[in-house]
Amino acid sequence: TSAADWWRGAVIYQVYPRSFQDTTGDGIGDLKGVTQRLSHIASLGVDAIWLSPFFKSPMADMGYDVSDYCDVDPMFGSLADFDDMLAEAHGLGLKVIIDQVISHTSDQHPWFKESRSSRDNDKADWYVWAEPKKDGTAPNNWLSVFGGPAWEWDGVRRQYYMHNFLTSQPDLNFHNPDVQEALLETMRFWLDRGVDGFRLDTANYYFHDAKIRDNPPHEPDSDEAGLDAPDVNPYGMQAHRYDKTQPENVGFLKRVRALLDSYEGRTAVGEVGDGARSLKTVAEYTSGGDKLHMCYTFDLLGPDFSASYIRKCVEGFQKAVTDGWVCWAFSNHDVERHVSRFIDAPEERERVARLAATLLSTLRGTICLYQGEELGLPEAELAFEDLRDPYGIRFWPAFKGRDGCRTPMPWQVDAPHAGFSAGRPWLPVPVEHARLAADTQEKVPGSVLNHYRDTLAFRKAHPALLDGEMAFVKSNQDVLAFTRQKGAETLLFVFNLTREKVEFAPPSSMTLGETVAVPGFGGRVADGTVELAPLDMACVRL
Ligand code: TEU
Repeated sequence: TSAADWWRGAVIYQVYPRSFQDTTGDGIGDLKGVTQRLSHIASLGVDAIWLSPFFKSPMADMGYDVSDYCDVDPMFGSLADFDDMLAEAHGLGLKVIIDQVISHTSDQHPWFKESRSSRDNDKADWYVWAEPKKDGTAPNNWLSVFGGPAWEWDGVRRQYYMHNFLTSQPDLNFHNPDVQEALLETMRFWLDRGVDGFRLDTANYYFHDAKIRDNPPHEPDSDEAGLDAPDVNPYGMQAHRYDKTQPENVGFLKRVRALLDSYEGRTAVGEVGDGARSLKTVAEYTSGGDKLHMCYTFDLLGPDFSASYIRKCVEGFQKAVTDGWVCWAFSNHDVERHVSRFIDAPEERERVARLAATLLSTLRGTICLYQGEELGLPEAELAFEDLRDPYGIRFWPAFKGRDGCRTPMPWQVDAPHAGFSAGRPWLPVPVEHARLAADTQEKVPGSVLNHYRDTLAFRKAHPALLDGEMAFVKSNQDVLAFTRQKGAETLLFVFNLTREKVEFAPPSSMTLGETVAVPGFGGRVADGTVELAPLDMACVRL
């Protein structure tokens, strides 16, 4: 891979700035805090950071509702703080990717204020406006990801506007070329400032069906709604045929790519949650070298950590996305932290945290880590009174929302609020998180924190893991076995995700060579068979 291709197989660390490090005592993390903690991130051996939104915003969706794309919210600091952070990151050899939330804006964005002021202003057509039905009800049956209809009545225009998420997140109208141009302009602003790329929020939601046709009901054989819809939410009862993933989107993604290609070494990773269609959508969006560099999929963000599920999902992508690139993650700011999601028994958390780290590092693709996963943090259990996520507040207690993965980073075991803030944090730091603080793990060889360092070093040391071929090997249900190959090096990986000892006998065509030491795991080969303890793995040279 060339320097411009740095993103291929890279490890990206996601920072949720609100919860990373507070330097002002207001209980909310800020950009100066990110700068202060960059050395921690660099010490893990990652290649890049992805910063969740820090732009001006009323924070109705914690910054995923932007009211000014080209400024920093005062809560997080200033543009000068951003520039300092960027320079410092680059000095440490870290690339910086920022979140672009362009499918919708905040209702406080000047564009929307103008658009809603009348039916004939300059921006009248910048959002998705539609007439009510004759009986006054919404134009069609589309639903919001966060519950309720996707349409909100506006008394001034006497029309409905569309929103895929909160009513305060009106959807931009991408069918209007001026909208596309304005958004590309804001991207140019950050590229000129020196960012290395973008994470494109909801990259398959940009366009809607211009005829605003009704969505058909969900078909049982396509779990299309996927993670977008916990069972509590009627959103999952529709097939989202007309409100997202429209054919016109490809044209816009090409414009984004052309813009990025006019700079050097920049990248784009599109967030694509598209359920059963994800394979097709990711293949389409990342093929040909003229659209997105990579897509981030939701497929490993579910509850299933079995060998058969992971194989089905990863193999599915390897087969479908031949001329493209996938980005994998086990955790992010939208889902329950994976050590809690995958298991019930607290005593297994450390082991599963290590195994998941090693598994993720051996996959073909780019990988994203979410802040705190390197400490093995479990999901925080919060009281209703603590909740800040509107999605959780709406569906509590059937769905507890996304605050449990957004609590502050624990840095120091003995400091107030684990060293995150001198003031009262916006979400509490759980006692058990403080016990897992970075400073305590620092000193312990083999701690989850040190395991991440060792594992990422292992990944870096084997080019086959970065962009080598990946092929699954026949095995029984309980075992995940695959090879990674580049040049003369072929490595066999065997994972046991069960609580029983297992033995894996390779196919007769395969001759096992020496066992390669993998940090933290001790699977061994005896008489041509790989023997694995519960929750163990091995790597063998072929
Ligand atoms: O998430 C997109 C998305 O599809 C979410 O609905 C996701 O499925 C859900 O949060 C899972 O519980 C992105 C951001 O990552 C999220 O934080 C934002 O709220 C959302 O877009 C709207 O901008």
